[in-house]
Amino acid sequence: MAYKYLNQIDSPADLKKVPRAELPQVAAELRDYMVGTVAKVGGHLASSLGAVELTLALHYTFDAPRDKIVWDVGHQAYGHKILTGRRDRFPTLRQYGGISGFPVRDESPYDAFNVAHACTSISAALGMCVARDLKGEDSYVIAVIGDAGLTGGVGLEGLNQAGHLKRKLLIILNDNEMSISPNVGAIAGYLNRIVHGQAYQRVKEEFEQLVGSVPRVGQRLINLTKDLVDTAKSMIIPGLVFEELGYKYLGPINGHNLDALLDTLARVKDHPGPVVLHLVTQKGKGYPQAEQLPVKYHGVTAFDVSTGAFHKAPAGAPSYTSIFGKTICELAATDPRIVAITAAMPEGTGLDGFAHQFPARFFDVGIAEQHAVTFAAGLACEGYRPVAAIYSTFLQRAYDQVFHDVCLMNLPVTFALDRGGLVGADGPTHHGLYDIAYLNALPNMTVMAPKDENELCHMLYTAIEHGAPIALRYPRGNGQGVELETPLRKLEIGRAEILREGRDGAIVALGSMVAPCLGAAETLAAEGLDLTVINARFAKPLDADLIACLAVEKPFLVTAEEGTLAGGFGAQVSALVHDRRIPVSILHIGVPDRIIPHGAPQLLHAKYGLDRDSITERIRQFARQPLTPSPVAVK
Ligand SMILES: Cc1ncc(C[n+]2csc(CCOP(=O)(O)OP(=O)(O)O)c2C)c(N)n1
Repeated sequence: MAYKYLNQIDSPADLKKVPRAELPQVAAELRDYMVGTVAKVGGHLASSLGAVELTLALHYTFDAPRDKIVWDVGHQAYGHKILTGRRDRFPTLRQYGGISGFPVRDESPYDAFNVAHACTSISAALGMCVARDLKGEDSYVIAVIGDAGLTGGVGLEGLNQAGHLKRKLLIILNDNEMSISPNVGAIAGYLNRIVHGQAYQRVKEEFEQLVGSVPRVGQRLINLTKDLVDTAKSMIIPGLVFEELGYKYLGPINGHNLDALLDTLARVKDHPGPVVLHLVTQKGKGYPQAEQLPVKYHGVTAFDVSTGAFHKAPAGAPSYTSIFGKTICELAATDPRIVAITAAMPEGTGLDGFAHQFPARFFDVGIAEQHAVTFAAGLACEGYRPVAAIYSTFLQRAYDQVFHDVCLMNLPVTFALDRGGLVGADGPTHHGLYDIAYLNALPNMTVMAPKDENELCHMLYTAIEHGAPIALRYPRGNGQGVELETPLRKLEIGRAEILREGRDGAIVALGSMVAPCLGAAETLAAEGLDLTVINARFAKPLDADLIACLAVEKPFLVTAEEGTLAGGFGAQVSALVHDRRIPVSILHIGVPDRIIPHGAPQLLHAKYGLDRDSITERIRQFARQPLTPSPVAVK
């Protein structure tokens, strides 16, 4: 790359050396570098493109890392990364050993707070403000939050306390009217009216000029227009709600106009209390394809810069997500009790088809997982069979609601947990590794994991028919390419499936681990190690009698799960055989109790011993060891 300015910028101090009039050139270079790099390695593109001028203005005005810039989600922070010493590492984005797709404190002192789950920036920034004040220091704290960040409870909780505490805090509301999909909800409507109220004002002025030039009729029309505007005025005073909550509100201003941004930041930075600066930006700004299709270019795989066409992955089996989306539509066509709920992920969860087919029974609640669960509970109280489709990692936010509002009342809510397991490039914040452990702990909960997409369909049907809290977790990515059976049947709760019988040991595998374990068993059989393979189907309740039987009969057991070993499926199996006083050696295959980094899924599976080859080798080694009646330490 041969950029006039970007090549010289290794820190915000270097940026400040660029003449203000040249900042649009830096913006153009940033966009070019971002698009060119993300086109090669993939990543979150549209949000970062929309935040380029904001990023430049913040680093030009403030003095990071002394001043703290707290991003929300952090998927819009690529420009921030490039300007804060990570320009040359940017091509390693989201790859194993490379820089993260999100701000990470360990990666840079400029990353004030680790983010990726949405709506946290105001709370974290407010904590930093209070710490600053307690220490008697004098620095600025800036929280950047998207319009969708205000659909989430925690975003509003932060806004509530910050308005009350009155600390010097700048909240930048980056309003592009988009979540991943178009933003939803009453607050989005309010922001929209603020923004478009102003547009209305401008149109009115132009209209007055135009009709004023028409002799005689003109003045009467102008008077009529004035009356209309006066009536509408109370509804369009910008930011009234924020002012009422204790903020100084500024805006809406064009978030791509660097002069306006810099002048406004200079004006508000020393305001002694909390400020909301409302920017209007365009998601995908500067790359026409992303401007036109912001949903598609929110998160992308590699693509061709000139055409915007994505490099085609080799045709594979349909994804678990798409099979889920198709099956819930089929079930809903004959079962009017089914209601589908997403927390701001209609496409990601595969519910977009349902939304079109059954608009009255589809709800996008915004980035509000807690509300989604309690909302589902309310529906379940009234005889409906809600399906809350939430990524495994995001359901973590609603743990209390799952217990208090669903399990305690034993309500028939289905949790469809996509991205259960390692997700790859999004990394530690997004790996769905804890659901088995955290759901197993809850009374009345049933936890299932399908071995393939066909079983996913039967499990979804089973879940809806079950009549009590039930979760089905399935992995990111393609299914196994198996045929989908009809009609769907109800699986017996807590009953595992025997896939292969062997005398030398038994593997009890859950969900996505069934296929690689079967593969490992085949390889080992050829070497003379003959293993039983069980598809556990249920992490809770376990097929206790079958597992106990195997523990008695076989020389050793292997458990396999794509989830944390701490309190996970294997731990339940160990507890079971221990309770029944069965002395058996157990090898636990799963994810160790530590932070798992980002990287290509295949690589992570190999690194953590979850692919066929690693499983084969681990069992081979284990089988060679003298058998001891105690669990063996995991790698
Ligand atoms: C708790 C949680 N739920 C869901 C998501 C998935 N998600 C990632 S970005 C995003 C939309 C963010 O929109 P906004 O905050 O307005 O920022 P923009 O991308 O528009 O700049 C969502 C829903 C998430 N990151 N965190």
